[in-house]
Amino acid sequence: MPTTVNAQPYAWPWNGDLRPDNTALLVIDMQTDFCGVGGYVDSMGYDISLTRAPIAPLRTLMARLRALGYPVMHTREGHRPDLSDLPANKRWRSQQIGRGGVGIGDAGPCGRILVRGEPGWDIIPELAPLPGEVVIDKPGKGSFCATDLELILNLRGIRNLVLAGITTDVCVHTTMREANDRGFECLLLSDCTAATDAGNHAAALKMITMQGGVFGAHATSAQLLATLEACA
Ligand code: C5J
Repeated sequence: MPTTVNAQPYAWPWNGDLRPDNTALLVIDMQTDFCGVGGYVDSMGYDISLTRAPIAPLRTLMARLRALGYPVMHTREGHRPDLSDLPANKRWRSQQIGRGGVGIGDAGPCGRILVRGEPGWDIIPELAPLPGEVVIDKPGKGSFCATDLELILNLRGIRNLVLAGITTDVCVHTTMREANDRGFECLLLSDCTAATDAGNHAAALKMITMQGGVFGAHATSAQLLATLEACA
């Protein structure tokens, strides 16, 4: 019997083949730099109550998916301490908005911004990966660029990707587009994602619904869990 989530704009996944051994949750960039006090987003003057909103629903979702046997994977955006993987234009642009010209690679209240190993770069304790869970370190916005994520998903037989984390319009959307182009069937969770601008979050959701689901579909975590609990 097909198993689908009541998603927009179509019942997800398209083929009704939804199982713990072919479906993974990817939690994108829930790092202090994107949602913590003194982190990168905070230092740019954005409202971190927006990017913190997914924390509570994500905690519930991750606990339930783990109990049901679905793999939970994580990503972290960040750069090598010598900044050899930080494009000069990315660094320059980040300095244009940071308070006092401080940008990626520079020292801030949570250590050097988006530099691997620094306190601000780490995943927030509330959503820390469990031992053995896949953690992907990525230098860009997309999770497939310059990482081994695609190899890991293919080796595990994952075909369906549930996307959560921050920010909806940047790293989550870029990852969804990359995954879609690689043939993965994507579901973005609207309450487990957030942007630094509420309008951008809404626009990112709307984009997904175009052309019959141009990158996949979106649903709430409650809609996803309702389906998974019913077929457990
Ligand atoms: C950004 C991200 N917004 N994780 N990164 O620079 O969305």
